[in-house]
Amino acid sequence: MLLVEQTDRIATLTLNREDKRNALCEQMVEEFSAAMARFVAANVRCVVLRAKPGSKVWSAGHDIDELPAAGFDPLGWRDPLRKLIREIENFPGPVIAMVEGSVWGGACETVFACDLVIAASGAVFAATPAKHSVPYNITGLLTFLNAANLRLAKEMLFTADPIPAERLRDLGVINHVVATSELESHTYAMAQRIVGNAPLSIAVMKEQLRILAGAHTMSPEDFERIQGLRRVVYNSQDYAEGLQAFKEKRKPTFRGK
Ligand code: YXS
Repeated sequence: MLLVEQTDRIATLTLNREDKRNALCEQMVEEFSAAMARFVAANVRCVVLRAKPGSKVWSAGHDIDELPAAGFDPLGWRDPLRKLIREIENFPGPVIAMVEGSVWGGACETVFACDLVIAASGAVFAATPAKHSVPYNITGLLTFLNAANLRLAKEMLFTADPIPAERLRDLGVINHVVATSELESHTYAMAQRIVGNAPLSIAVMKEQLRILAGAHTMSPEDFERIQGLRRVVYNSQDYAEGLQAFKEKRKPTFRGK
């Protein structure tokens, strides 16, 4: 489900599950983890995460068919998407998201969790929990909040609108937007500059920034209250309806219960 390439100190992971629009499933994430472990052992200094050239859909997000039925937390610690995000954050070198096409849901968070984002003109990004009545988890929301500002994060999460890469670049969420024909050259030129710098310094700055970006205090009471609120959502008829509507390829009807 992933194509793995490594040339010297730069590695490339290509999402390779086109039949399901590169939906992020457990097997794909297991392959991702194994590849990242090999890259660490091989002293890879920069990873590029991409879809195949010409992809209309970079990734359709979390594999909805793997979301648990109502009554279970759909984004708990061991969920594949949560593992994927941590793999990206913990890799001791920059992970560059090279994006073309549309990016949905958990894939939008995945791209935002990458250290750098270079998108082709015309790419769009949609955060979709509200389309499926999913109670996103708090570290996932922090990824959005760290990538965007609160106003934009709320617009993306509440509307689920696909946002053009150009607008996200202008708001500092995306590093560069380039013509599709220049996407690879621009991305790998930046990767080459990065791997020509000091890897230890970069790795430790990445880890410091991860710690600083996640340095939020929260009382145990607030944590318990959040988990309780999320449980109301994933126990709701709306959550079950969201899953069923996707399976039946129809628009869901949410009743707020
Ligand atoms: O019917 P077959 O077997 O051919 O499969 C279809 C789709 O069911 C499948 N597929 C997916 N399967 C699992 N999980 C997905 N997220 C997913 N998306 C698509 O791929 C086959 C082709 O899909 P189709 O015919 O719709 O392709 P298309 O080219 O017409 O449209 C591409 C999309 C991406 C616009 C469309 O597939 C779509 O809207 N997909 C759902 C996007 C989405 O809402 N993703 C959020 C997933 S949930 C998630 O990430 C988080 C939990 S949250 O929601 O909280 O953000």
